[in-house]
Amino acid sequence: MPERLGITITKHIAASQRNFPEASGDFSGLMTEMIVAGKVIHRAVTKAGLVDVIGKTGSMNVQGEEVAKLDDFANLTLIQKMDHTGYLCGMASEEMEDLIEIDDKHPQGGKYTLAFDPLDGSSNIDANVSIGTIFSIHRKISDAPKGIVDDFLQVGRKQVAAGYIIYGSATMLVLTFGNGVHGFTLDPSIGEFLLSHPNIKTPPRGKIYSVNEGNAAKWDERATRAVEYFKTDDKATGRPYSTRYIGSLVADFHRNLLYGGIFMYPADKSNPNGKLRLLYEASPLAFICEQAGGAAISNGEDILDIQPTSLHQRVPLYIGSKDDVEICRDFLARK
Ligand code: AHM
Ligand code: MG
Repeated sequence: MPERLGITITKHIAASQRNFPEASGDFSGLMTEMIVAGKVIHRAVTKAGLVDVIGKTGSMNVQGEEVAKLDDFANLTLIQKMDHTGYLCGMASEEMEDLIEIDDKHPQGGKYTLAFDPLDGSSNIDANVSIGTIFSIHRKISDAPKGIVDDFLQVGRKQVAAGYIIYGSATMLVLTFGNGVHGFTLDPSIGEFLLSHPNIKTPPRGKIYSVNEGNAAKWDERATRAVEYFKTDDKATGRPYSTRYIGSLVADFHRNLLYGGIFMYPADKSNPNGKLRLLYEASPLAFICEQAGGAAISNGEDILDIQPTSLHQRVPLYIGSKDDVEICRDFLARK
C-alpha cells in the first residue's frame, strides 16, 4: 500500500487559488518559487556543520551587524530565485540597504512586492540553534513601471501573504494568506512540505514570556512594569509565567504561537525604536499572529496599522497571546 501523503503545500496553494476564480496564477507561482528558495536554504542550513558555510563573511550589513556566511547565501538565494519570475516588481531584504530592482533582462510588470529577512537569528547559527526566513507580500500600488519604495511602505494589514520558514529540529513553513494560519513540515525524503498543523490557533493566554532581560536597566518604566506583571505571583491568572528566550525571533515566536505566550522586544535607551524591523520581521509575524487569534502591538498601536516610513524601520514589539498583549497595551498606555 502506498503511504498517504496528506495535503502538500502545492495542493494547498492550488486550493487557495480556486477561491479566486479571477486569479491569474501569478500569486500561486510566486509562492511556489518562494518555497523552492526555502528548500534551498534548508539544504544549506542542514549542511552548515558539514561544509564551509558557517562563520562570518567579514562584511557588515546595512544594520551594522556582521554578516554570517549563511545570511549571505540565503539572501542571494532568495534574490536569484525570485528576480526572474516576473511576479515581483521589486524586493526588500534585511541585508540590502536599497530596494532590489528587477533587472531589465528579467520579465517586468510584476504585481507583487516581497520583503524578507533571509536568515533571522543568524547569531545562533554556529551553535546549531533554530533560525528562520521571514517574508511579507503586498500588492504593488504605484503606477511606476518598476516597484518603488512607496510600494513597500504599506501598512501590514494590506499584506496579501506572510510566512516564515523555521529551520529547527524539523523545517517548517507557517503561512497565512489572510484566512487562517497553516503549518507545513518538510519531509526531506520527498522534498515536500506537508500540512502538519492545519488552522493554527494560539491560546488566548499563555504561560511563557520571552524577552531579553539583559536590557532591563535600559527599559522605560512602562515596559519594566509590563514585564514585572508576568513575573508576579498570582495563582488565579497562572502567574508567574516561565521565561523562555532563544534570541531567535522565529523560534521564540513559533514556540509561543503553538503553546501560548508573549514575546517582547521593548524600546530601550540604546534602541529607542526597539531592535526589530517593521517590514520583514514585526509586520509578517503580526499578520500571522492576528490570523491565529493573537495580537501584536508596538508602543500600544497595532503593528498592522503602523504606516511605515522607511524600508528598515525598527519598532518595539509585543506579540503573542491576545490577553497577554492587551495587558501590555494597558501598561504602555499608563503614565
Ligand atoms: P537578526 O535579524 O540580525 O538575526 O536580529 C534579529 C534577532 C531576532 O531573531 C531576535 O529576536 C533578536 O535579534 C534578539 O536580539 P537580542 O540579542 O538583543 O536579544
Ligand atoms: Mg532579523
